[in-house]
Amino acid sequence: LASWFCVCSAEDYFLDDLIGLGRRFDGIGGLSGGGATSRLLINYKEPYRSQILDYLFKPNFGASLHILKVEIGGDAQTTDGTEPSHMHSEKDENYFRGYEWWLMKEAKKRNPNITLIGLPWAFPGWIGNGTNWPYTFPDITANYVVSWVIGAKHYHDLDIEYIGIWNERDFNAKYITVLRDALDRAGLKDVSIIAADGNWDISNALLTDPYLNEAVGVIGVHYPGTTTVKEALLTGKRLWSSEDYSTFNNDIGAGCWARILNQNYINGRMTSTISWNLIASYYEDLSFGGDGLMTAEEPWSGNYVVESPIWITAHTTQFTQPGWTYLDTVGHLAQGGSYVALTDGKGNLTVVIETMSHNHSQCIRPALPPYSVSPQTATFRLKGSFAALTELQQWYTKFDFETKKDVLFKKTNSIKIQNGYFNLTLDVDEVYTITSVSGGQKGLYPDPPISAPFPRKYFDDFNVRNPPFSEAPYFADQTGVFEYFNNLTDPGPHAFTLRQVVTQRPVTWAYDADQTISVVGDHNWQDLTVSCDIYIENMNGGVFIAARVDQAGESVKNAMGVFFWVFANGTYKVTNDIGGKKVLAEGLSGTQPGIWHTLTLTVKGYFAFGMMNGYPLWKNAVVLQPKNGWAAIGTHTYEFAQFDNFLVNAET
Ligand code: 147
Ligand code: CA
Repeated sequence: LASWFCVCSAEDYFLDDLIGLGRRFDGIGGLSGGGATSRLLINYKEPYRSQILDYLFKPNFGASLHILKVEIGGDAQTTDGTEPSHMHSEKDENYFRGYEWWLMKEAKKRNPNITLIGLPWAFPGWIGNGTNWPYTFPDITANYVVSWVIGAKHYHDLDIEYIGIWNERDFNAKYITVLRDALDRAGLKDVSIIAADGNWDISNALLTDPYLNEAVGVIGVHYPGTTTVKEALLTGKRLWSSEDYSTFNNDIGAGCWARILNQNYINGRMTSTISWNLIASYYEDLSFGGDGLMTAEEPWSGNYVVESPIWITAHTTQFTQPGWTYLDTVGHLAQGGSYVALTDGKGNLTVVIETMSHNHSQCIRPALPPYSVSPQTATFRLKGSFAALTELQQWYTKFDFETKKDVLFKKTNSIKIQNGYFNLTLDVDEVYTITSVSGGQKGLYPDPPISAPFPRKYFDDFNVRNPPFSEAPYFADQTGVFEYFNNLTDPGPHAFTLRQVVTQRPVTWAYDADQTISVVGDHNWQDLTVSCDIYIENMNGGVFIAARVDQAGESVKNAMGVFFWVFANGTYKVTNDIGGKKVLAEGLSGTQPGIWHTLTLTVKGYFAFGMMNGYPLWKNAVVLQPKNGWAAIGTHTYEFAQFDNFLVNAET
């Protein structure tokens, strides 16, 4: 801001569309999934849920995102949980599972022009046919993905514009060409393929394989650190940072986001940047807690937090649109920081400037080479079509890491242009938008309810006849998929239950457990009683209820806690681990498949107790650790099993 005197360098920068233009701008996006990152969002009550969605998607309000990318659920763990597949088995097809359909519709309701992208992380087991590889039968995998695109249109009137290959795993040239062909034959010529959502290696393949080159629309790379490689530029393809950010959403996260939104284009010619993730709507103790543009992880209280990355996003999204063009005159500032300029080709100009310092803009990855930023004066000279501009609007952000008194996305005095230039006095850790676009708004709703822990007493009978979502509130599946189930053949007290439905190990992306598990509640819970009616379906099967489950997400395989198992063969076991190796107690239970039993687990201090059907079954199992964790339900293997009347009563 030009309010103080700066003994510093002054430099000239030109904003000119006559000397040639840069690349087409393709938009800023958020990524839901990879995985289950929006799990808790759907469970917010109104009006909070709509408010959150407005902060994300409503044009001229908040992040006003141009792109929503979602995971194509593959029934497997993909960072913060599993997302259900539209085809659990080869003959199964259902386009009403999970929350991604809902999220895409809510996004589109707010912004009909939003660009939709789908990408698989994992695939259901039948795709791999017993292997952990999705490319053995490329036709099958391609049809599976094409079905998802068709289902999006048919059941939800959603037009998917881009489809990816296999997140951060090997790409396969044969598969990509088969997928292109399958899309074309389904009349989906306009659906473009992004490849390969990993590093830049696909560039070389495109340069040497003309069929592959023909099939791929966009090179999508992850966490590029704002740079590209010469092979990628040689392909002439559009380059996107199709996953980036993944940094805790405090002011340093916002600084990271501001820097990469500008510099992914300046240094790497990338014309789209997509945030992992869209919104931190998963239990914070799961992997990468809080790595979203904002946080909404308490549907039970209604509390959510509009974090500063939302306003950093607004600096670009509210004053540009996909289809605008970068000027060739973009770059670094003499004393550190950067500026980009974009035009709609009709005389409008938007300039975004950031002066984020090194230590206040580090992203989770890759390492950021050292650089310095100091206060400076910048003179921007308007040339070409922009020479005629007489007034520009100004939006301003300043991070103050000492006082924590930030200015976020504030509209300040407009700039009157005289003699075809304007001066800016730039301090460190600031973001400016200087634009001919009027409008723009810092959207605001009344404060949401205050933060509160998960209720200590929680009960669900799963008695929902036509559930709007396949998942029961707050259950966060970490291996396997738990769905509302209606026992059509056996109505009675357990006509409506929750059922684990993944019966084969998926083509995994992470280290899924060998058991299935869904966690629920408060990770701080220590002493509590968990009770649940359980129904073993598999003749060789088993189920568990658990307390103090200490880890999930990417490390679910190593989860410790107190696991109370019963098996179809009439035995029970109490173990300290999900793997079932650290046995604390075991014996006979008389449990059988095809019969409902009620399990009750109480953990208090160093001891655990178990009951079955209301009678003590085992007692005084010694639990030295863990000290706290979620409650959970699950199965011994990938097998069908049902759960009903889930109850938690937590003391602490
Ligand atoms: C990405 C995944 O694609 C996301 O689903 C999510 O797990 C995200 C969390 O940061 O990370 O995967 C990466 C994992 C490791 C690296 C890069 C991306 N890495 O080490 O460079
Ligand atoms: Ca029930």
